[in-house]
Amino acid sequence: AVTLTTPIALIGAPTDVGAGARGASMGPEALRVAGLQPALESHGLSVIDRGNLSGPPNPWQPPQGGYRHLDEVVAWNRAVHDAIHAELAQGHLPILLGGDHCLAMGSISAVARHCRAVGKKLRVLWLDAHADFNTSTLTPSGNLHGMPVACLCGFGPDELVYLGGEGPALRPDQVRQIGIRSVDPGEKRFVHEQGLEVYDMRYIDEMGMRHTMEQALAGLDADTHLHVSFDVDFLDPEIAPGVGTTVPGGPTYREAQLCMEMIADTGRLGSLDIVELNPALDVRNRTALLAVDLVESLFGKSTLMREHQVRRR
Ligand code: 4U7
Ligand code: MN
Ligand code: MN
Ligand code: MN
Repeated sequence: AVTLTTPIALIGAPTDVGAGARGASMGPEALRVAGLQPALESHGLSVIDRGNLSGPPNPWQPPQGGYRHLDEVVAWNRAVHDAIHAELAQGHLPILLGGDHCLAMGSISAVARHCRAVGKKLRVLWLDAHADFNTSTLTPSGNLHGMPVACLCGFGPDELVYLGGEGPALRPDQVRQIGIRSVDPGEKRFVHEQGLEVYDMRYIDEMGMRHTMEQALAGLDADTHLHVSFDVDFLDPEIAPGVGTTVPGGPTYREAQLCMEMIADTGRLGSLDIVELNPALDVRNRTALLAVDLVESLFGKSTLMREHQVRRR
């Protein structure tokens, strides 16, 4: 659980090797320029910036055997895994600054390994326009940022499935996907077959963000570590243009804030990815500034004091 005494560690992973567009490699610096550290500190949190990890450059090659840049993706994810695991072992709350979403394989495999070691349950909230559940045979692109959930659940190449040692990092029933509105045809069948719990945009439209988050957060207890994987393309492109894979019809500013506020209220947040921000496609860093604003809500920024809020139920 987040308390004002849990130090937060920022870890940059400046790469776009898993993506279909260049530019997410500039994400970590854009988030720093947008003031992520001082924003969190303004709420009394203690924040350490570990700087950036390093890894191979983006060779910009076509897919081989269904994957683009598999070796490079493995190298970056090993670095991410080790860095995130080291922070968790010290009792810190790591925030991965991506980078593209393939890096969630490194971060979440580290979180799963840590949870196994300390006997905690793990719940992953996947905030994204996409399900990221492709495999080498289903993918239309070969881009590994479209495959992290599948790899984490055991469907992928051994080098990625076994990043954290032992078996796959996750069972599909540990994942809740929110904001989904673009799933490829083969991926759609596989999501259904594996029984992923997906709160797509139609569900949010019909039921509202409040009910959606109540469902997605149901069953968390004091022994649960909550990991949030925040793909910035979750947000509607009208408010968040700085991503490589925009899909119209995403959550509004207020829906996204409510999503973050309700996660904060659980007190269970243990780790976070902020990925897929692409400053090359942004307008005066506004998507980075919005991401920082939302992350403040995720860490408990609220309009009023909790005890002053009108009771909601
Ligand atoms: B992201 C895609 F085909 N599904 O696999 C694919 F539409 O991390 C996009 O969610 C994946 O941004 C998007 O290439 C990955 C495509
Ligand atoms: Mn994604
Ligand atoms: Mn996405
Ligand atoms: Mn993307």
